Amino acid sequence: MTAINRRKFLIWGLTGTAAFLSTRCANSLTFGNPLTAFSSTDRLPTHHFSQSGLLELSLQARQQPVPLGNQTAALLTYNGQVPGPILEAKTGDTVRIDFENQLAQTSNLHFHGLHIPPTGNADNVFLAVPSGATQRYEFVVPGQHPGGLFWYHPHHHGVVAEQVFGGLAGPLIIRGQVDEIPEVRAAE
Ligand SMILES: [Cu+2]
Repeated sequence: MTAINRRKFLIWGLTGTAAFLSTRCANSLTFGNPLTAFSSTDRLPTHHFSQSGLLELSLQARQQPVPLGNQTAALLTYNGQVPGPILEAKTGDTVRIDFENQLAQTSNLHFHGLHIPPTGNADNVFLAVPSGATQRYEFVVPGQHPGGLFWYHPHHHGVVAEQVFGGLAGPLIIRGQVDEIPEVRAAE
C-alpha cells in the first residue's frame, strides 16, 4: 500500500479541483483527460513560507500557455502556475503581497476564509486593480486565527467566475494551534 502524506494529499486534491474547474471553460480549450494531466508531481506550484514573521512575495496574474499532460492550454495564472503558488504563514505573521495585474481585465485579490479586515489594502474586494497596475496587499493574521487550509482568488465584481474558472486560484495555509496537536503534527 502506498503511503501519502497530508501535504501530497492536499496538493493532489487542489490540482484535481483545478483540473475540474479548468474543464468548465473547455469551450475555449482543448484537453485530453484533465484528471490525468496533473498525475505527475513535476509541476507542483512553488511554496512560499513566512520568515521571521513576514510572508512576502509578488503575484503576477497573466494569461499564458500551461502544459496539461501532453497538451497545452491558455490559462489565467498566478506567476505562470495553475493552481497558483502555495502561500504558508503562521498566526501573528504579516502577509505582504505585491499584486501585478497583467490580465486584459481589471482584477484584485480576495483571501477566502481569513478573519481579517475587509478594508484598506487587506481583504478589500472593492479594490480594483486595472490591467497593467500593481497593488500592495498587506495584513496581519490574528494571533488567535484558526489554522487551516484557505485559498485566494480574484473577487472583482462581474468577472469573478470567468477569472477563477480560467485558473486564478491558489492555496493559503495558516499554521495555528491545530498544528500543535501531536496527532496532527504526526500526520505531516
Ligand atoms: Cu472566496
